[in-house]
Amino acid sequence: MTLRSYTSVAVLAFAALTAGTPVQANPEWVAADVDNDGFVTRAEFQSTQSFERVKYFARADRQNDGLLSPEEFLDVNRLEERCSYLNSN
Ligand SMILES: [Ca+2]
Repeated sequence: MTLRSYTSVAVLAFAALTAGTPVQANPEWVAADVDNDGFVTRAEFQSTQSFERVKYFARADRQNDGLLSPEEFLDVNRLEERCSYLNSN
């Protein structure tokens, strides 16, 4: 099994485990949305995420409004996984 296969299996397993679970119940989201207003500001993101993850904020903020919606917040994980995979190959 190649690294790519392991990554695919891990992504599918994560998707299966989180399917049907609203992002608002995701512990990472709950911790990041400090004021519980349904969006994560850059300040909230910087205060709750690792230094490595902060660099993904702008790329995940597709609306470029300085806020991450729950869906955009989940994109941070996808961006991080994709970059990790690309850097390992
Ligand atoms: Ca917030």
